[in-house]
Amino acid sequence: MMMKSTLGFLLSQIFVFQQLAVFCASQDFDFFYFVQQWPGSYCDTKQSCCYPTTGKPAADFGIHGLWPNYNDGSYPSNCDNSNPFDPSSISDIKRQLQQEWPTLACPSGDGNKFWGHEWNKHGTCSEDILDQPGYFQAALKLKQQTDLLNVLQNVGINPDGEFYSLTSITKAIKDATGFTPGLECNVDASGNSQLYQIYICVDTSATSLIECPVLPRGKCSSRIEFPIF
Ligand code: U2P
Repeated sequence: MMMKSTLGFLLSQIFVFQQLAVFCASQDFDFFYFVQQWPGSYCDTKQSCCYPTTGKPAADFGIHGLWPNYNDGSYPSNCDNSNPFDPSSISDIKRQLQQEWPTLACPSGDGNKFWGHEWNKHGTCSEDILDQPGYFQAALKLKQQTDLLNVLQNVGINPDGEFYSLTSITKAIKDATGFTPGLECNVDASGNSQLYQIYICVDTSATSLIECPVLPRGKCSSRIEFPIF
């Protein structure tokens, strides 16, 4: 009798420890924002920009980041300073990152500073799911999967300096991906509202697109410019 209850107790303790281990290994965030930026809108503001040391990037959306987020709109950051960005971990995809995730900040750089900032601030908060190369590869794959410039150009929304309605841009992306994107605008040197960043929501495995639990406050007018780059 005594043996039976001791065994029962031990089994229940093992169960509790198992649950605790699962809880500790799981991530403390609810979804990712996959954020892409239009280089024309980064560069034509009052602040301007600097092309990377590798030259002017393609006229395409560039990756800004893959950001773990909470359903209430807040987000964790700088989650593990014992796992800082290691450029050697991405050496075999560096050329691809230079094309798809170009830095536009001044002074000009080769990208490591931008990628390092994104990994240290955001990537460390999903490190149990994606290690460093996995984090950057996941973002590259999502960029390919969403193919935003193509999606917009297919419905006649081109980066030609013209104005387009916010609803037409949102609809084009929703029709193509199945989910409503978040749009963020900034202001060009003459004060026009323009398409700056597009937020796509992704599940915690960074593979499937999902409906956004919360959309960013995007500061867009109802008609926005899509500037030339
Ligand atoms: O919006 C300004 C900067 O805040 C960070 N941001 C914003 C919203 C959000 O959900 N998550 C988030 O990280 C971004 O900072 P960065 O990664 O560029 O340092 C964004 O540019």
